[in-house]
Amino acid sequence: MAPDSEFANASFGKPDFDVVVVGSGFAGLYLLHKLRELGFSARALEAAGDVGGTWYWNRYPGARCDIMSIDYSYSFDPDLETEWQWSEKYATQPEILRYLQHVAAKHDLRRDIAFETRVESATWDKDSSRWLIRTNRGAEITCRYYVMAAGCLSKPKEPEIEGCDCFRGEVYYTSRWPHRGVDFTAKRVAVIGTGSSGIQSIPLIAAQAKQLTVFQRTPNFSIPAHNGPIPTHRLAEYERDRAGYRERARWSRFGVPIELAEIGAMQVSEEERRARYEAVWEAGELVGIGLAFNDIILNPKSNETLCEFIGGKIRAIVTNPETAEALCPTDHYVATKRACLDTNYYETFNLDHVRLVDLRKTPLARITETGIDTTSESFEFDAIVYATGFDAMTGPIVAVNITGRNGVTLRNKWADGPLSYLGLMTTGFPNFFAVTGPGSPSVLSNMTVSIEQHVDWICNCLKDLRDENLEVIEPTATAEAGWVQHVNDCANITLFPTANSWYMGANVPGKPRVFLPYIGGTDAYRTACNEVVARGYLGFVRSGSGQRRVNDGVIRRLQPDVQMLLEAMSALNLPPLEEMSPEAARAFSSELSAVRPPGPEVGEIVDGVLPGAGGDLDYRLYRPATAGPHRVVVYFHGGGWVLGSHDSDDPFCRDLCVRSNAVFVSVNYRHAPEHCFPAAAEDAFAAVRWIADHLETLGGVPGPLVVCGWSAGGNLAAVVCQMARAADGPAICGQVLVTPVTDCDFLRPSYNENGADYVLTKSLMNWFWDHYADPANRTDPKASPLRANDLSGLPRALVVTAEFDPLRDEGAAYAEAMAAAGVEVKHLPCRGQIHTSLTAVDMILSGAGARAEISAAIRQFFHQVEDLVMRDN
Ligand code: N01
Repeated sequence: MAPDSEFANASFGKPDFDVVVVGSGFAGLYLLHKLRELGFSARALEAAGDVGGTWYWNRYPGARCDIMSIDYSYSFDPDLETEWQWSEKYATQPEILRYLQHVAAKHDLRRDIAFETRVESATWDKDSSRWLIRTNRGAEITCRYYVMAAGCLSKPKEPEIEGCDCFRGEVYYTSRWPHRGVDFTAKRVAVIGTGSSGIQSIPLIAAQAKQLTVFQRTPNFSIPAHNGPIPTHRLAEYERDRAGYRERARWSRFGVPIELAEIGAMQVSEEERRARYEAVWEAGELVGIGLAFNDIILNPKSNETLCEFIGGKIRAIVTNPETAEALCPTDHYVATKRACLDTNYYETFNLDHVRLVDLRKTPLARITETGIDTTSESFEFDAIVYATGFDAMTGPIVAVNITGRNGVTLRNKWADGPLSYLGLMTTGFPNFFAVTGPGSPSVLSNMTVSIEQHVDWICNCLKDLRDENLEVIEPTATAEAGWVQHVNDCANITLFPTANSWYMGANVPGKPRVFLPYIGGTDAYRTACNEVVARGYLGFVRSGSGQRRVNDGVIRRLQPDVQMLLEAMSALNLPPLEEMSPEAARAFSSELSAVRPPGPEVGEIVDGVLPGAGGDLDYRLYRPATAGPHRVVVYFHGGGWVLGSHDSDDPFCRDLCVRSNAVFVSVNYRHAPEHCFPAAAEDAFAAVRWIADHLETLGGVPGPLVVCGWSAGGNLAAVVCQMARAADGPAICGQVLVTPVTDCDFLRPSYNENGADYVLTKSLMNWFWDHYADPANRTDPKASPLRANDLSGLPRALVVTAEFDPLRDEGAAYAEAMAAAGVEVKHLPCRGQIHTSLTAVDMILSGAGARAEISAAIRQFFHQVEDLVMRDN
C-alpha cells in the first residue's frame, strides 16, 4: 500500500469540512449531532427536501416500523426518551418522520444539512489526503473524512418488466410515494410485489380501491403485528430502567432486549413446539420468530416445523383453498428472506374485490398501455403500484461514483461482491466509512441500535486519530480478507444462503450472489469492533504528521460456532481434567457426552464383544440404512488413551456411517493408566485382525478395511497401519487420521500457539502421555508413529488437522512424512477449527464440511479397491 502524503497536508490548507456525511435519516442526523459535540466541522448532503431518510421517501399507505417503537428509536439523548411518547406498538411512517423532524429541530441539525443535494462522485486525493465531493449542484466540497449514511434500502430496484413505460394510467412506487397522498377510491388497482412494502400496503389499498389485483411472484412469511398500545410488560420494563433496557438491547443478538431461546425445535414435543409458535404468533414481533428456538435459522428440520405452522395459519385464514395454497411459501425457509409483520394481510384475500395472481403459474408477460398481461390473461387497471424492492446495501453506496487510491472505483472493487473490514471501511478507500454497510449486522438487527453503534465507533475513531495527531485511516488487505471470510463463515452455517433473497443480492439481475449482512449477532459484532480498538486499531494503517502506524492482523480467526462454544465453556468455568483422577475425568466426560445432540439416525446399531490382545473388548457396529452388504471401517475413539468409549464418539460415528454409507465398527480398547502402552495399540491391531476375519458375519463386504480414528484414536489408526504392514495383513485400503497424535514431543509451534486456550491444552496432553507411556517408550513408533524409520508402503491416507489444535503440526508432519515416503496422502487442514470441534456433530455446524470430506475420502478408498478388482477381472 502506497503511503499517503501524510507530511503534505499543511500546504493544502484546511479542507472545507472535517467530515461530509451523505444522508439525513437516523444515521445522518445522529452523526451530525455527535460530530458537532466532538468539535468536528461536518456537512450532511441530502437528496431529499427534508430529513427522514427512508421515512421521508416510503410514504405508502400502511408504512410502519416493524421493530417496536420504543426499540426503534434513539438512545443517545435520555431527555428525548421522556419527552417523546410513541402512540402505538409499531409507529406509522408519519409519526416516525415527525420524530426525526423533532430530533433535527431539537438539536438544530438542519443548519448543517444541504437538502436537495445529491452526491454524484467522491474522489480521494492522495496528495492532500482528502476527499473531493461533487454534487448535482455543481460545487466541489473537500473534506478529510467521507461517511455514507445513505441507508441500506434506499436505492429502488428497477422493476425490469417489459413495457413499464407504456402504461397510461397512474404509476406509483412504494419507495417514492407522492407527498400529497393517493386516493384509490373507485379505481382498479394492481400491486406488483409481496415483500414488506406490498404486505403492509395491500390491506389499506384494498380498503379504498374498487378492485385490487395482487401480482405475487414469491409468497412471503408474514405474522400478524397485533398493533395497538405498546405491550404493558415491555413498556414497564423500559420505563423502570431506560438506561439498563438500552444497554441490554446493545448487547443482544438482534438489538432488541428479548430473551434468547436455549433449546432447539426438535428437542421438544410437538405440543410444546406448537405452544411456542402460538406464542410467537400472538406476540406479533419479528425478532420473536428466530427466537422461538435457537436453531430456526440453522437446522432445516426445525425451520420446516415453523414453515408448516405458518402455512397452517394461512390456510385457516384464507377461505379460498387455491388462494391459500398460493400464499404459502414453499421455496425458502422462514426468515431466510426478510419475514414480514402485517395487519390483516391474509384476511384481505377473503374480500370479493381482491384477487391474487400467482406469477409462478402464469408469469408476468408485459405491462401494456391499459394494464398488465400475464401469459394467460390481460388485465386492465387505473393504477399500478410497484412494491418491487431495492438494490439493497451495496446499491446506495456504489450509486455514487467513489474513487479511491490509484483511481480504483468502489463499483469495480465490489464488482464480485462487497469487500469490507467490519462493514465500516474498505481497503484502498482511506477515510471512507459506511454506516451499517455490507458486512455489518445492519438489516439483520434493529437498525437504530446498529446505527448508533456505528456512529459512535466512527466518531470515536476520528477523535482517536485527532488525539494521536493522525489523519488517515485505512484497513489492511489482510484484515479485510479476514473479515470477509468471517462474514461468509457466519452465513455459511445458517440457512440464509439457500434463499433467493435481497440479502443474497438475488433480487437484482446480474448482482453477484453474496450474503451481504453480518449474521453473527449485534452482540458479537459489537465485541469485535470494540476489540479492534482495544488492540490498537487492529487491522488498520493509521498515518499523519510524519507517522505511519501499521497494525496488521485478523480480528476473528475461529469459526463462529467454535468461538461461541469456547465462550460458553469459558462461562461454565469447567474444572481442568488434568486436575482430576482418571476415574473422575472419565465420569465427567461421560456427563458432558450425555447432553450433546445425538447425531443422525443410522439403519442399525449392534453392540458386541470381540477378542482383544488381553481379553474381550466391547464394540459398537453402525450399519447404514441403505441395502447392504457394506464396506467396513474400523474406528478408534479419542480421549488420550485414558478416556472415551464408543459412547463418547457415538454421534461422530453415526454421522460418518450415514455420509460414507459404510459399516462403522467402533472398538473400545484398554485404557491407561490401568493398561499402559502398548496395550491400546495391541488391542487396536487385534480388533482389526478379528474384524477382517469376520467381515461377512458382520454383514460387511469381504475385502480390505479402512481404519479411522480421532485424536488418540487417530494415533491408534496410524499405528495399526504400520503394524499391519509389518505383519503383512490384514489388508487396509485407507487410513483416516482425524487430528491425530503422531509424536511425543511438544516442540512444534502449534503447541505454543494453541496450547492454552482451545480445550485440548498442553498440560492435558502431558497428563495423557504421563498416563499412557513412560518417557522411554514414547519414542517407540507404536506410540509415536511419526518416529518410524520407514513410512513407505502404508495405506492411502487422509490426515485432518485443525488450525487451533496443539496437535496441528505433528498431524501435518505425519502427512508430509508419509507423502515423502511415497504414500498417497491428502492433508485436510481445517481453518478456524479446534481439536474437539470436528467431531461435535450438530453442535459445530462449521465442521460438517470436513466430515463430508472425510466420508468422501472413505468412499474413494473403497472405490479404488473396487476399481482394482474390476480391472483384475
Ligand atoms: O421489497 P422486497 P420491499 N416481477 O424486495 C417482487 C424493508 N422494509 O420494498 O421475491 C414480479 O422485500 C418480489 O418478488 P421475488 C424490509 O427490510 C421494511 O417490500 O423477488 N415481482 C417481492 O415480492 C424489506 O425486506 C418495512 O420473487 C417482482 C417484491 O417485489 C425491505 O425493506 C417496510 C419483480 C419485493 O419485495 C424491502 O421490502 C417495507 C418483478 N420483476 C420495507 N421484482 C418495515 O416494516 C420484484 N418483485 C420497517
